[in-house]
Amino acid sequence: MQGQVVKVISDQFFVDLENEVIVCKQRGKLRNLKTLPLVGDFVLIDKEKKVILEILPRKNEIIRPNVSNIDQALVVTSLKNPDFSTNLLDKLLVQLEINNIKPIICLTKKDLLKKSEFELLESTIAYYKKIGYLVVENTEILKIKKYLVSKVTVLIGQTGAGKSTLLNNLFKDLNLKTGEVSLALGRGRHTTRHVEIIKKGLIKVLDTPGFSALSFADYTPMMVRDAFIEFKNFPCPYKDCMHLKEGECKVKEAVSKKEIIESRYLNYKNFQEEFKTSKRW
Ligand SMILES: Nc1nc2c(ncn2[C@@H]2O[C@H](COP(=O)(O)OP(=O)(O)OP(=O)(O)O)[C@@H](O)[C@H]2O)c(=O)[nH]1
Ligand SMILES: [Mg+2]
Ligand SMILES: [Zn+2]
Repeated sequence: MQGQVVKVISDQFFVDLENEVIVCKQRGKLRNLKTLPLVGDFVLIDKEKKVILEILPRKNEIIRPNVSNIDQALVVTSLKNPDFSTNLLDKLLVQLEINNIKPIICLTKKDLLKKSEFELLESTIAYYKKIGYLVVENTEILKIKKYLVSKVTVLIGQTGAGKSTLLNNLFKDLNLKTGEVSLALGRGRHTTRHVEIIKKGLIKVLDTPGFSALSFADYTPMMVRDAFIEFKNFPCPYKDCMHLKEGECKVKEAVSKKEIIESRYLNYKNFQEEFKTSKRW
């Protein structure tokens, strides 16, 4: 019998069979293979024995949060408390681009910024729109709902960014737990503690715990380069140009002409540096 894993709590896998949810364990053989079923996985189960027999092939998989079979991601990006970080945003976008998951950037906590503070961020936000990303604010509930219909959408973003709050505003009867942003932000104080698929009519959303660090073990420097989607608008004479030390680099030229925003290029260089010191971010 086929179902979808909608929640995992330690070794209990909640498998949705459309009209009921069965709590399953993993079969011994699967455990030996070290392939842990993920939230989002389609699986074959033995309903009587309540065990997962097989994980069906994944369309895609992301690592933080560790989920599979995702159509798109709402990248919940706080403008203040926690403060806006292009570094974190670009890392998340890279992860999504590499895995072919469409990002939608959702800004939160604009209300905490003074007008002058917001104006400082405006050109950066406009840049993400210019290069092709959808950008919405968490107050635009109807617009966000439209984007979610008939898709599986994962909410990702820092702890305290407002993921669960947004879901509660989208679906008034959800009552997900939300939390004050603590001073020890990023030290493991997460309000949402596990990933869960929430189904509402044609909408499937995944609430996820925030994180303080991202690790991407399996990517290559080339994959990260190609995930900066606007770079391909500036083809370099050397096909394999990494846009770092090479001469006649059109990407670097575009940065100096401000056609590519400096923060994106600096983040790109940082990510490539991080590859040298370790394979993990
Ligand atoms: N002022 C303001 N506060 C917000 C907004 N969105 C969320 N918050 C507050 O921010 C805090 C954190 O929100 P959560 O929704 O719990 O954040 P989360 O992203 O789910 O955090 P984790 O579950 O830990 O990953 C709560 O106190 C919310 O009330 C917003 O747009 N404006
Ligand atoms: Mg939460
Ligand atoms: Zn180049």
